[in-house]
Amino acid sequence: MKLTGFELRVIEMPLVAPFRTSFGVETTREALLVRAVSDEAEGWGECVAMNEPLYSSEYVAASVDVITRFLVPALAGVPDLDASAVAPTLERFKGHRMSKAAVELAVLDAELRASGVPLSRELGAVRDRVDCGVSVGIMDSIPELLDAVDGYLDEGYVRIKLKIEPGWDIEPVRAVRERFGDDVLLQVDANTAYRRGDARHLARLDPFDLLLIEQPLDEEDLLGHAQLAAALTTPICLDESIVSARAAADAIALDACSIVNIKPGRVGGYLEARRIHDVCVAHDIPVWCGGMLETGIGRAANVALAALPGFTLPGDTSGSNRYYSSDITDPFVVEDGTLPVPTGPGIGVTPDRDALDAVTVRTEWIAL
Ligand code: OSB
Ligand code: MG
Repeated sequence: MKLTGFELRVIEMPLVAPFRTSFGVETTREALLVRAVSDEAEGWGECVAMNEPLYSSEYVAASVDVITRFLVPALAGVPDLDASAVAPTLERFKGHRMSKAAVELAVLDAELRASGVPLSRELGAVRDRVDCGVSVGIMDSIPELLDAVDGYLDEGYVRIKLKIEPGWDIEPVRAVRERFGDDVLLQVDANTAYRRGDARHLARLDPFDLLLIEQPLDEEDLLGHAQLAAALTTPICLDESIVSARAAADAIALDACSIVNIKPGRVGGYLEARRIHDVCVAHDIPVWCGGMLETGIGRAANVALAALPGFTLPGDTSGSNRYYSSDITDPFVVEDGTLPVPTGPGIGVTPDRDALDAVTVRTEWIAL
């Protein structure tokens, strides 16, 4: 496959409702799409960096810069580039995993479309539908939260994740348990909002029989997570800390987590995400697929990944309508609490040109 260039598109998509986490409030998803163009096919990737460096150090404008200035020029020097060569070629550039992941997915999608192979099959998927959970933001009041959870349970979601922070943790969990019962699969996500000294406070979540608590402490605090894991009965799941297969292996060896959230963007791509899956399966560590408010492009690829055998917990793979009133691809619609794994070549979905143009705020073409 001979690549001729990459198109970068910055898009802005309004959210159906503000989404609040311990690190900030989103009302519009600014995102970057990457289109790889070759002599045989074109492919799409979505960069999950947000518009500010609050979840991790990456942000959209930095992604545009690093891809334009360093990543694409490095790939230009590789004859007959294929997706497996992208990460090794870009390895000497530190960090910027979300940007690398988007470029790798665009190349992989182009390659798979050219050969007619679905991404799910390429990755080793074993399911044709995946179980869907939903991530519920921090609200202004408990009644508002209960209304939101009620709506999602009505839509069929099989697992609820509550975003928490100091001051919004024990009471919302208690209220959801009291209203919806002990059978609801329930978990919480702190996005690093707590400190080591909060162990006794977080132990107050233990009686609520949560599936897991996600990333309570700082991204770099593996030791703190190991100490917390020993102090709680609620299982610790890591998100922000797991930036590579090595980080996953280390966290497991240190008993810093017993469950892993896999987000391909956070770890540098779907190929590294599969390696993390494999490491976790080898250690009997359940994994689930995280989300980053993806459009249909990133969502399609996440659903393919979530169909691998080790993904035994429902993911943050919700329907398109969870975030967007209209998506740039055919929408993903949750039925019986599941989403279908795309069956077409590559990621299996293509953006609608008009819908895409309507949300595009900036386009760059980088010729190879
Ligand atoms: O920590 O999982 C997270 C959204 C943006 C950034 C980080 C996270 C999230 C979510 C929502 O929890 C995931 C989704 O529904 O796409
Ligand atoms: Mg998380």
